[in-house]
Amino acid sequence: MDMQKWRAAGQALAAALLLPAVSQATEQPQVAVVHQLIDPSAQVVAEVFRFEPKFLRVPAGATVRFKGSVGRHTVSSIRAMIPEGARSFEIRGKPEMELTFEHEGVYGIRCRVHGRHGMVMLLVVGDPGVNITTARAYLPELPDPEREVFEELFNELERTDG
Ligand SMILES: [Cu+2]
Repeated sequence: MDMQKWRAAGQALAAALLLPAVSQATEQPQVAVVHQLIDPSAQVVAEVFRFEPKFLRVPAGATVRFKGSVGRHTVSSIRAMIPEGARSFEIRGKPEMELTFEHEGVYGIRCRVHGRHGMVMLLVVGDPGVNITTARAYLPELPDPEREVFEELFNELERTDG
């Protein structure tokens, strides 16, 4: 193989190696959609009333479109589980509502009514390291179903961060 072919092959290989990193970055959407469901076909109660997805990572500055805050569903931030400086929020009675997240960190979110069935979600904006320790330290204060789902979600975060 002459020098030029070697170079071309090298570039193709480099491009192939770069690909996974690039697609990983694009997995974090600038605009994400979260649904609120009541799914009677689910096998366990924490799946009947749920956010979909219940674990979401977005970059700082991203917009999250919450759909289905109707009936008795709400999207309510948990004060002790959002970054310092971020505003608390609660969405209710809105088929669709967009929130933009500028502050990096983790956001613990519950449905005020179905939280008792484990309807919670973990939103990660940029770097979770900002407040992950503080947010996790609050878990013992939560009712069992919320705490159990959050523990799974924090474990998932650790796995995907590893
Ligand atoms: Cu609900």
